[in-house]
Amino acid sequence: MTTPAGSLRIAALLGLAAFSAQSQAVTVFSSDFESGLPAAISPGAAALTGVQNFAGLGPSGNKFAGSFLRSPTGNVVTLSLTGLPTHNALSVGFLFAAIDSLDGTGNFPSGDFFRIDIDGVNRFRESFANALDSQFQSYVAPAGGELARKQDLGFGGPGGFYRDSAYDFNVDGRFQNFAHTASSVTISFSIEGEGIQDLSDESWAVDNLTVTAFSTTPPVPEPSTYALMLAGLGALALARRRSAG
Ligand SMILES: [Ca+2]
Ligand SMILES: [Ca+2]
Repeated sequence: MTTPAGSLRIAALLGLAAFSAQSQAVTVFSSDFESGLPAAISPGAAALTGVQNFAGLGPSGNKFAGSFLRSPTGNVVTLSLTGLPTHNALSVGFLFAAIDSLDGTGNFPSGDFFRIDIDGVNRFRESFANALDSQFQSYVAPAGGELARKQDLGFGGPGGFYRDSAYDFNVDGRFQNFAHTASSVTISFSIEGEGIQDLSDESWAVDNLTVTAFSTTPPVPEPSTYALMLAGLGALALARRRSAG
């Protein structure tokens, strides 16, 4: 049985828990590529392109739509952000389109590795394969991450090697919680390797790109949390005085 004083103790403890576990997530970049190319992106040879039959793939509220940023292999897309809030980790989220006859791991025309570098340090590098069923793709999507696999979603084809795949990298922990504290960051995206080929043969694209900064030990608690904690402790002290008297 929970007494009134017991309930107040629980409320006070909840206030303390909210204070100690407080973390802040701030979206520091977001683009669905429907309003032109964001100034923070240096696209190299990449360009805004209609998503064709990728449209509608993705979870509710985060689907391929309109246009996305499509790049040939062997090209680097760079996102540069400055003035970041205090943080100790960054997460990157986006929908990834593996377009046409990417060839996975191996020797040319294989050797197609999608990679992400943060401030010049490689953080992700896996191969993608659409062309032949015998080719090896090193990337294995977690549950819910694979939106389409070796389907014709437009671009090259139909038929032949020109199949496409789609992924939701938001559900993959490998794109989350990169240790980072500096006030600026450079994130580069590319498919590189000995297998790079022309845009008409293979390419990739990104839609709904977000970068989130996390602070798991904020220097100042939220005013509302602080007030809740004080209210809980004050009520507890009052209850103790009443029960003691
Ligand atoms: Ca879009
Ligand atoms: Ca290739």
